[in-house]
Parts: sequence; structure tokens; C-alpha cells
Amino acid sequence: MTSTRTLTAALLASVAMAGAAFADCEVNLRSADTHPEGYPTVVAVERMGEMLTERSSGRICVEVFPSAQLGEEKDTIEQTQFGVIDMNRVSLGPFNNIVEETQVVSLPYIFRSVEHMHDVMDGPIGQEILDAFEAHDLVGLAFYDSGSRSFYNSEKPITSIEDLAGMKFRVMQSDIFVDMVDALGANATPMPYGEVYSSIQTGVIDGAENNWPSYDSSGHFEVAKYYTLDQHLIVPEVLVMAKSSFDALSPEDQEMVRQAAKDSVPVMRELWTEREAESEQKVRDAGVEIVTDIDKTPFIEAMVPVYEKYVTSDKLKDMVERIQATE
Ligand code: BDP
Repeated sequence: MTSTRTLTAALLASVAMAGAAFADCEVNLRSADTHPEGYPTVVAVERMGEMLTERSSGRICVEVFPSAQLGEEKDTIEQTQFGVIDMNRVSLGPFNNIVEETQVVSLPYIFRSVEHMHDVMDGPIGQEILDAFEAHDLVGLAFYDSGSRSFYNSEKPITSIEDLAGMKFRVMQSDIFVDMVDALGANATPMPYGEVYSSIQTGVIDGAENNWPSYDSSGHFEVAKYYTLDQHLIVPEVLVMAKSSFDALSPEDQEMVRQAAKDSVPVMRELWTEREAESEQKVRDAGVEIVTDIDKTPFIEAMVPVYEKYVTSDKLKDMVERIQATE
């Protein structure tokens, strides 16, 4: 009893202190993230906030709400569009049905490597995609890393495309990913991230797909012990701001926000590289069976209908060509 009470008191005191610190700021930007405290995306936005607070002499703060405290991504995106949430760090996947330009960089196997993705996202194509958010009541601030995503499941090691036949996989809420899984001969179930663990555990789905850090931090590796590195997606993540919150700032402060977001990118990339290695080690130590030797050619070939379905406008065709031409 006593220890619980002491703990609760300590917790309340720390929450009050944090609240007080943010209350001292003229502008407190509330930022959502689905990942827990300590995850690279969460830490990167916290660092961005520290830079902003320092550069604005304490006027502007960023308060990160981790662990989906403000809701699942699809809902927090809507709330950010409405200005209820000021900032949001999300995968580009859930934006596919809203911001057309994000579809191109969410296509399976569009990037040859993470380095290729960096070259594209750090250049004019990345800027075009950031600018495209404006038409949807958002300001695109920066892209973060997300490694590459691969399939994991609770049933068996997947060693070829044939093994996927008839299996049920959760995907992020985007039509592209539903079609991607269908094209591989499996069945897709779009659902919020927070529901995946119990859905695998109860057998509603056989598995899902994600990168090392998410596979680890979500605990999915505990219930889906087979991970096959087919690396079908390299989808960047994005930090966006509500247009209404951005417009309420002076032009100087707007610039300061943009710059702090940009400056948080190298910080994030470093944290990401470290975390990928740590997560890989952790799940290997936990006894996960990992298939690394997989022929990706049939996976890549199976994606032709997905490209045909989504890359239809001249604008998107041109973007795909420019991405492929980026060295
Ligand atoms: C993680 C992304 C996160 C997504 C999650 C998912 O960082 O933004 O919510 O995947 O699969 O890798 O939903």
C-alpha cells in the first residue's frame, strides 16, 4: 500500500512538474506518437523540442505524448488536420489515402536501399512530398527513418513466396498494402497498430510486417516467432504539424520550427541505426527464427499489378521514374 501510494505521489509530482514546465511556455506544441518512450522517433521529437525551446529563449515547447496516448495513427492524423493535436510523427503509410504523393514512396521495392531512400527524400522529390501536405491542412516538416519492413508470423518460417499462400497478415491502414499482400497470394487485414499483438495471439491473423525496432518494442516477436527478411517496404516516416497551429506562429517562429525539425533528422538517423542493431540482437536472443536467405525476385515481380493500379497519373509516373533514376 505504502509503496503504491508513494509511487503514485511521485508520479503525480513528476506529471505536475512536466505540466508546469510546459505551462511556462507561450506556445506548447502537443505532439503524438504511437511508439513508447525511448523509441527513436519519440526521442527525436523530444530533441527537436529542446532545440526549439533553447532557440526561442523558452517561448516555444514541444510536449510529446508517446504510446498512442492521443490515439491510433488514423485518428491522430484527423485530429492534426483539425488542429486538435499540433504535431504528429507517423508512418507515411496511413497518409496514402489522403495525400496522393505519399503513395509513390510507399510502393513495395520502390527503393533499392535505405541509402537510395535518403537520397530521394533529402532531395527535390522529398520536398515536393512535404509541400503536398499543405493542401490537406498540414505542414510537412521532416522525414524520419523506418528501416525496411518484412513479414513475421506465428505459424511457420516463410522461405519462398509460395509459403505466403492463404496466410492472413495485418497491414497499416492503406489500400496499397492491402493490394501488396493480395498480390503475394496472402490475405490482408488493415488494422490499427495497437490491436496487432492480441490479434496474433488469438489467431485472428497469422502475422504482420514491420522493421526490427517495431517488431521488438511492440512485443510482436513474443507471439510471432518467424521473421523473414524479404524487405518489401522501405516507407519513410514523417513529422507533420497542424496548419492552423503553424499559421498561428510568426514567420520567424515558423522558420525556427522548420529548422529544428530538419536538425532533428541526423539525430534520429543515429538513434535509429543504434536501435536497429539492439532490437535485432534482442529478438535473436529471444529465440526468434529468422530467414535471411530469401529470393526477392518473385516478390518484386508480383508487384507489377500494384504499380499498374496506383501509378496512373502523369505526376506519379514521373515521380516513379525520377526515383528510379536517382543514383
Ligand atoms: C511502425 C511505424 C509506425 C506505424 C507502425 C505500424 O513507425 O508509425 O504505426 O509501424 O505498423 O514501423 O502501424
